[in-house]
Formats: sequence, structure tokens, C-alpha cells
Amino acid sequence: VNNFSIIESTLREGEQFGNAFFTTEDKVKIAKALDDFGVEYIEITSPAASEQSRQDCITICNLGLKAKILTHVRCHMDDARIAVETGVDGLDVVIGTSSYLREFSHGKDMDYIIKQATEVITFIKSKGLEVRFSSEDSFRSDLVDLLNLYKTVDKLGVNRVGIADTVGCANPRQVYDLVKTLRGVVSCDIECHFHNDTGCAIANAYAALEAGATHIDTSVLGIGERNGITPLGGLCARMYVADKQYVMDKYDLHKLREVENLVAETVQIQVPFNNYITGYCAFTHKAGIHAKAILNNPSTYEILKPDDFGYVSIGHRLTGWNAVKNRVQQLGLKLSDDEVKEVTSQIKQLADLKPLGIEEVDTLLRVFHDKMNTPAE
Ligand code: HCA
Ligand code: CU
Repeated sequence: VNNFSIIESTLREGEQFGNAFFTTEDKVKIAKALDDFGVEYIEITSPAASEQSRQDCITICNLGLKAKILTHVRCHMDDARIAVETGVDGLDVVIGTSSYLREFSHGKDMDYIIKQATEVITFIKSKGLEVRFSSEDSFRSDLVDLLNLYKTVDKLGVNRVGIADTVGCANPRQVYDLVKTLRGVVSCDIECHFHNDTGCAIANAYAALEAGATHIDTSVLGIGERNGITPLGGLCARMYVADKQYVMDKYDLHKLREVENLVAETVQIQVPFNNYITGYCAFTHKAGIHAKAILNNPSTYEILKPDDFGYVSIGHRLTGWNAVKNRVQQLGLKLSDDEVKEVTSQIKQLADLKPLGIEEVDTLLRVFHDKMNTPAE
């Protein structure tokens, strides 16, 4: 599993999230933040969707980012013709409507689909661009038809074929089996896209990678259609545990919080309290026995090392009040800047004797907060 790329789809799948209305400026900010984080690909909404989408697509292509820019289009010549003129590095082509799929899974119209796919793929390749070919709702499609179709497009020279769990019904074992089978049939790369309706999106991504997939679609905080897809941060947590050095070399994990906060603010949601890595309780321990062990040796109950994700230790004598203010906000406590400065000086005094663990600091902050908010008698 230590050879994969992220196709970051916040600006495509994420734009289908109920609360998402990205302006050009929002898109540019998000694309830059994702590029800083280090994702290999940024997927953006089809330029055929609207004139503004087309212009934004061109704008993002002109930013000169390190990440490759992909757009996502239906398997139609009309869409492909518009997309290849925008400056993108590649096209993620998807077999469009579900009625196709229904016919497809009944074995009808297979010839039509192959003809259409051949025309579109050949055209994109003639422009020297990357191309991925994917079917929607792969897990409820007829396996024989699916494999035949993928075999055909593999021979046409696509860079990747894609599997999409459009409705979020797949479980990790089904994913493993399908990807493993597909791995034996095509020689190109395999991209996977998992919806999270039953909470399997990260596990499914991991199972796909174990079975030989090479590319995983994510979005920041998992935003997308319904309850979304594999979240970027959650996938990073999963892969960090599988191969820490590989993940740390590829991605700037310290920037995860920043990109999540940016997207959360843009679509007006809160980062969930129990979010992977960045949720405010991700590294808090309440049970006395856990807390004590953590203080002696953090790896006792923590498989993710907070420092690797940009957590600044605030329990030492050099702690600045801004770092303390961050933690106060994470804990959902309300303190004025002056109050934060006051509690910071208390932390420094105690830390002069011995560095404090995050537990001790949290307790101190809560006690201080309660004191400030208790009406004087
Ligand atoms: C869509 C559906 C899609 C496509 C996924 C993909 C899905 O909005 O077009 O092309 O990889 O979940 O099937 O997001
Ligand atoms: Cu999707």
C-alpha cells in the first residue's frame, strides 16, 4: 500500500455538497491550499457544466500548481471537446447517466457504450492528455460486462480505469475482491471513488489499495453528494499508520488543519468534534489510567503522533499565548485574549518546574474557564 496517489475532488465531488457554492476566489484558495498540502491531483468540475465553471477551470489551470489538474466529464464528445481546450492535464471520464448503466448491466447497448468510449478516449489521447475511464455504480453492475468494458478501454491506452461506489453500498471485502479481479484483467492504473453512506469510505479505500488500486479520490472533510466520500484527513491517518514515512514524505501533514479550516469556513460547517486528527477530542484522554500512561509514553494509546500533524506542545515554559488560544478554541472554551494571556502565564509557571502534558494543560484551561465564568457572590 505504499504506492498511491490522491485525486483530491473537493472542487468537483465537494462542489456537489449541499452547502457548497464556490466563488472563483474560493476555488483558487482551495486549489492552492491542496497544492501546498501536496496532493498529486486536483479534480475540478466539468467546464461543460456552466460558463463560469469553464472560466474557473481555465483560471485554476493557469495557477501553475505542482499538482496535476483534472476535470471530470461525461463520456460525450461535446464535453470532451470543451474540456481539452481548458489547459487541464487530464480528463476523468465517467459513463454518464444511470439509464445507460441499467441497460449496460442488462447487457444491452454495450456496443453503443464501447463505440462512444472509443471515440472519446481516442480523441483525448490525440490531444496528449491523461485519461481515466470509469463507470458509475460499479458495485451493482454486471461483473462480466464491466470487465469486458475495462479490458477494451485498457487496450485503447487509458491511463486509469475507475471504480465508483456511487451509492455507498460496498464493503471492504467486496472492494478487495473486485479490485483484485480487475487487477488481473487490466494493465493500467486503477482509481477508486467511495461514498460514505455506511461509514466504509476509508476502509474501502484501504482495501482497494491492498488489492492493487493506485489512485484514491478524496475530498476535504469528506464533503460531497449526500454524506460524501473518503475524507482527505481520514485517509492520511489510515495511510500514516500503514506507512508513516511514505505519507510524511509525500504530504505536508502540518497543513491539514489549515486546509480543513479553509474548506469548513467556505462551506459554513464545523470540523466535527471527533474528526480524524483535527477534531478537538482527537488527542484527549479522559480515563485516568489512559491519561497517566500517555503522560509517561504517548505511544501507549496514541498511534498518530500529534506533532507530525502540526500540534504544538503548549505545556512548556516557552509556550506563547497564541498557541494556548488555539487550544482554548479547540476545546470550545470562551476566553478573552487577556484571560488567555493570564492562563498562559499560569502554564509557564507550572512548566518551569516540569513540562505539562496536554491532559494537564486541558484540565488547567477548563478549571480556569469555569472560574472565569462563575458569577461572583
Ligand atoms: C458523479 C458521480 C460520481 C462519479 C465518480 C467518478 C460517483 O457525480 O458524476 O467519476 O469517479 O460517485 O459515481 O461522483
Ligand atoms: Cu461521487
